[in-house]
Amino acid sequence: MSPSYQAAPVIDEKLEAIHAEVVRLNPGEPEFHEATRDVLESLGLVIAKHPEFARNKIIQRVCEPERQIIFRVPWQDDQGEVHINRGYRVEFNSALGPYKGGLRFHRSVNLSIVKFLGFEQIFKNALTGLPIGGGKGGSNFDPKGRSDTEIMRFCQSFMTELYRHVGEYTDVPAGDTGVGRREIGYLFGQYKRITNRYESGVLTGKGTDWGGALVREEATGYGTVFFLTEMLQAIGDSVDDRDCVVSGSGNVALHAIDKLQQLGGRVIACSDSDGVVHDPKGIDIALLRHVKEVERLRVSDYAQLRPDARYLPGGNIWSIPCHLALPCATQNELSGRDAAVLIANGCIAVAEGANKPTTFEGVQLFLEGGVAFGPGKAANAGGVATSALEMQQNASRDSWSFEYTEARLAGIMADIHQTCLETAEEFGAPGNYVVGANIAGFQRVARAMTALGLI
Ligand code: NDP
Ligand code: 2IT
Repeated sequence: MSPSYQAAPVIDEKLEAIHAEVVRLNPGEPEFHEATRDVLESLGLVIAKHPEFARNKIIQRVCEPERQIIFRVPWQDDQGEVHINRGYRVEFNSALGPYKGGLRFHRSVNLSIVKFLGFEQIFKNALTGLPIGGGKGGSNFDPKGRSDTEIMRFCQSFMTELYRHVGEYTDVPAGDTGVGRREIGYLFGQYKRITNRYESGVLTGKGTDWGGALVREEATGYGTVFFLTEMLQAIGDSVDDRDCVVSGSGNVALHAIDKLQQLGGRVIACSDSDGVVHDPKGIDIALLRHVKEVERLRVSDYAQLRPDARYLPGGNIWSIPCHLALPCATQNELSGRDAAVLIANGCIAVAEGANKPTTFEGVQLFLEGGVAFGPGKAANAGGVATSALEMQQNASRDSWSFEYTEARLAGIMADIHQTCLETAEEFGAPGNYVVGANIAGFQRVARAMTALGLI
């Protein structure tokens, strides 16, 4: 069966004006402008069908964060030198539940990036069907090369301000780039110390022996592959025996690789920000995890331990021919040119494990080229969905088995896929998961915002 994907409709005139106002009100924030434009482009028909959304100015309201917190984070390194970083928490929308979304520690973090991620998070969280609003935070702190004690002191200083703004019914952060279980531990420890409360539900992604849920660590990567398998099933295909390329080698990438291999896929390449490893015999996931998670080293170190692998410093991972491509590193890492190369090399499906890794031009080429394209806000929603399952376990002081939790995750991803597919069909863009995800996520938030009155 040949798929009939359709490109996104051109942006509606009224929405164009709303977007122009968003750009005017938020100068110098290109990532936020792009993220809002991407969603608004899909909403023309929704507004036509629901005049009450326009009357209540839902789109203008959804583009304005409920609250934005920016703070100073002073800390001392191991030599006693003082450093100052900037901390952010953007509490974007709480119509469906407490603000929920990760914290990113990376030198590139700024308000535009936090707002783009927070905006995406609103619709992603809505798509899960679980009671979570949208938020995001982080810092321009660069964790690279920092010792354990430096990371701890930074996290403690960060939480010394953040604790005033979070809480299990208010705002529940988790990990993202540069923030994993170790950082969540230091953040939780400081929250507990300041508040004198063992409030497990204030953070997710905790260690499993102190309130964390099984499968949360694996959930984003696993969920992305579950979404991919659903897209493939819809076109009569599967992961089995397919060549796969996964960018990045962090939390999302490692678990995506693991699940692809469990399902019979051949993962032949991964990367970090320094280079690409091409391993035609298939990535040795146990070795890669050891190098990355235990030794905290680079993919170049992995390549040295694998005689058949080739390390390409500064290489472009998308030039390696594959059937299935999973961008799992960072935003704008897959350009229009990369998309053209992937299509020419026979790529049939792309699932975004990262948040907005494919540029606007790349997305258009995939849609026009008949490639099954799963946008991040749908494909990588398994991470935050499992965070919501962690909150559920914390609230009931219970913990579920790995098998049960993974089955819940798989069910949620299948439901998100179905919702996107049906919504795209209903709004005249069959097979277009971008339109399906944007409209389905937006409608759920818009209905709740309408019901809650002008707040
Ligand atoms: P990690 O910090 O664990 O890993 C990030 C990985 O991406 C590292 O391998 C990093 O390499 C690599 N990377 C970063 N920038 C680049 C670049 N410019 N080129 C190539 N590689 C790069 O983060 P996560 O795996 O948690 O997050 C990855 C993406 O997934 C992000 O977009 C995040 O927002 C998204 N995401 C994460 C979720 C989660 O649960 N953690 C949930 C949903 C989405 P290096 O070490 O060189 O920096
Ligand atoms: O982008 C994301 O969805 C995340 N970083 C996970 C957020 C969460 O609250 O688990």
